[in-house]
Amino acid sequence: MKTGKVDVLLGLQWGDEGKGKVVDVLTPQYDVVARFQGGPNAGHTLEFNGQKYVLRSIPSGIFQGGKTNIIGNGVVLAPDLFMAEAKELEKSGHNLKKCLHISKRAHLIMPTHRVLDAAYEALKGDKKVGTTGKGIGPTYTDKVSRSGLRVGDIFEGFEEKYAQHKERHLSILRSMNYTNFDITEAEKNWMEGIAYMREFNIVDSEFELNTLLSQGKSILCEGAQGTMLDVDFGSYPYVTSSNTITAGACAGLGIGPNKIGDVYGIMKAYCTRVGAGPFPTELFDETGKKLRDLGHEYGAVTGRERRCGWIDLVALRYSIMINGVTQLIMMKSDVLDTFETIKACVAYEYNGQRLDHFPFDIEHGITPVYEELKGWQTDMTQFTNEEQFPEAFKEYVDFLEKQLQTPIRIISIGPDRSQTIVRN
Ligand code: 2SA
Ligand code: MG
Repeated sequence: MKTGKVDVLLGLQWGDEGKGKVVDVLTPQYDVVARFQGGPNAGHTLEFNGQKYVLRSIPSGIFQGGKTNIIGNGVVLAPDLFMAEAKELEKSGHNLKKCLHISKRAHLIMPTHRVLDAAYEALKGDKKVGTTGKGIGPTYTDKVSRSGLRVGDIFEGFEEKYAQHKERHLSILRSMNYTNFDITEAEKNWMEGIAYMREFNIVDSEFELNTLLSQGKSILCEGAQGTMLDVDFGSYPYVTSSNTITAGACAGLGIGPNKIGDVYGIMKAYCTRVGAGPFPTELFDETGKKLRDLGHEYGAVTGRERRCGWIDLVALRYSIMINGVTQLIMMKSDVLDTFETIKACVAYEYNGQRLDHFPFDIEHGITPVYEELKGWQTDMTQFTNEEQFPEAFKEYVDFLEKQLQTPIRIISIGPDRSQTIVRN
């Protein structure tokens, strides 16, 4: 029997590497696009036909007719936000009920999970994570502590199950003395969202995916956030609550690891982070501001300013190793088009010692060791093939490939789908 292939596409930094655009460029090659972790904390921005779309829980394959899109068991879903997002897309003519399937095993984000998210952040004071406030942490906590509510639960006896979970959350909030909130409106929307979700194809996505594979179909797994936000390998505790890495695709979809083919690792030509937590190459000066302005570095979900800095090759080497990256995709190289020189962090210095490997703790006493490269100072945004690249840019790409021991296959030179160079 012919067996299809599963490729994974994920972020190697702290999220916002430009996954939305790449998925959209890659989807024509696949039959299925699946999300395996995260939830409405993600914000995948796609831009085409002069229109900008932000996807949160819905896979990016939705814009390509004829694809099956799957929200896998590893995802956490907020019915109210899902409904708002889906209705927006339906307005622009996409028939979601036909091409979007939702796993019964995906967990539901309740309104009280969002309140808990805020309450835990408040409790942490200046140690707060800077979450997106979407209830991600509390929902995954309930999942792991075996108290979650799943999409497959929304049919029989749902109201009662919901009430029990809500009561448990309220008692936690009371014990924290966190009582100043009102979820009446949110709850109403949320219940409408549940009714709306019932009209969708709620499936055993692990069976569906494996059946499609055995029929020779190809699947693209779309990661959210980034490897440095992975709950195991990221900059803990300043991370999200899911496994954002390749292994997360196996667990979050029910696909065996031997089915995984290519792993596309996405990185920016520099680095950004939203929320709190360590960021060794962060720039607090004019250069950082210039990166933010030229790169329009503001969060797609919360509008927050992103922190900006130089590319961190120590962290990237770690991400590539953990994910088994086979091909690199470099985004936003155009943001560096005007820079005279460009820096890349090749090692860290800790206690006077040079570290080439990513350490347990990057929060204390880490100084980046930089190599400085010549900028290309050329507007590359209209280029159509790699032969047009200026010498200094080619040197930058060569340098990165050598440092990272992985080929850079795709280079993005602007936000539009057409501004994408696939290298030979
Ligand atoms: P959470 O809400 O519990 O997942 O937050 C935990 C940490 O994970 C970070 N995080 C993100 N970082 C970058 N981009 C994210 N998605 C949105 C986007 C963010 C936005 O794509 O633009 O709009 O602000 C994302 N989601 C979670 C978060 O900042 C915390 O550090
Ligand atoms: Mg984003």
